[in-house]
Amino acid sequence: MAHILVTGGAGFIGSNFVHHLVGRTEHRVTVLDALTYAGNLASLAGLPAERVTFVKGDISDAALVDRLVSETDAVVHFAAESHNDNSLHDPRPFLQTNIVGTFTLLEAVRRHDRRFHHISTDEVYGDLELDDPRRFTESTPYNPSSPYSATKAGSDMLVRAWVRSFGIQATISNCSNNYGPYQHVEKFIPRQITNVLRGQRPKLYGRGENVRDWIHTEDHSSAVLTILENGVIGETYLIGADGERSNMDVVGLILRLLGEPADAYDHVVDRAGHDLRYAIDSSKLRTELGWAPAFGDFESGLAATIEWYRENESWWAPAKDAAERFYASKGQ
Ligand code: NAD
Ligand code: TDX
Repeated sequence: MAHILVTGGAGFIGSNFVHHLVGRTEHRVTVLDALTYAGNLASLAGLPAERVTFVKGDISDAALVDRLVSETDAVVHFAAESHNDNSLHDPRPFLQTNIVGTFTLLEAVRRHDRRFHHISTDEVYGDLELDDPRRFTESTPYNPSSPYSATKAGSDMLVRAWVRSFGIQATISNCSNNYGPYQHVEKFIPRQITNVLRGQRPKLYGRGENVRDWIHTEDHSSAVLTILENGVIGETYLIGADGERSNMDVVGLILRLLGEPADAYDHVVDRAGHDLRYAIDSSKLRTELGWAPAFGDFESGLAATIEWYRENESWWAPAKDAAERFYASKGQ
């Protein structure tokens, strides 16, 4: 039994991970989260108070981070500014949280010699052509496109440097696009589901041909726990579940599952610098650590996610208008 500090634990993937940890282990959890627009305490509702403590605070607050790291055994670092479109509008918070925040955590981990797992993204590798037979592996060169992915790439490099220069006990994982409950309505899948639930049409950037490699957030959680328990210090692991789909296909599936006509969507202004395709080869994690995804069927995972949004309007409705105002101001 250990005490784990989870940064960003009130966000989408972090909150799902906290639920996973509480359900699958005996560990105690402290969540450190600044509750930015993307954080929501309701995502942690129902968790046992004797197992989970919530601390509202910023990962760039060195004194707070030092105390929390000293009081726990390991850190799993999810906190980030996570949305590409926001990073194109205002990159500054991305530099502050993703770079300075990660640096602040690394320094505390170094002082107190704690286990650290850094959560990152496949976007650090840039993008692939649609017909490229290759997928990203741990040795693909870094080539980030957006301010978001550049800051995530920078944070990965900081972790690697702190391992090599200071010998901290860290691992890194780079995961593909997640879907599932508690995802903010600014993101692609929840935006389209909640549009249809509100009688509005899904919005596809550009031609809709861009491909993302979808993984259920529960599979991301099980992979992170596997790496935390059995990962080799200093190593990077790619996490993916062979879920490549074009955005057009995903919108078509959402419309079908919600009983709407197949063509009931709009094409809108494309994202600047829009990455064409991501695809993950997760062989290292599967062969070396024995991990496998449990949510193999995207269509049933998506159907369950749609049901979650249908049943939890009170969770997403407060954020929906602001997200749509932002998109409308960009012609998206
Ligand atoms: P999210 O935006 O839903 O959640 C981020 C959380 O971090 C929020 O609760 C927010 O309040 C908190 N936060 C932001 N700045 C903070 C700060 N300075 N101090 C403390 N807390 C702060 O993001 P997400 O989609 O859950 O992503 C979590 C992590 O996973 C990120 O590191 C992201 O890069 C990575 N990731 C995401 C995906 C994906 O598909 N969403 C895929 C791969 C990797
Ligand atoms: O309304 C939309 N219409 C649309 O066509 C939105 C919001 C997005 N898109 C497209 C852009 C992308 O091709 O859908 C795809 C997915 O978009 P996002 O949900 O914004 O995700 P993406 O940019 O791929 O990044 C996500 O995966 C990697 C997460 O937001 C990142 O945090 C993670 O690192």
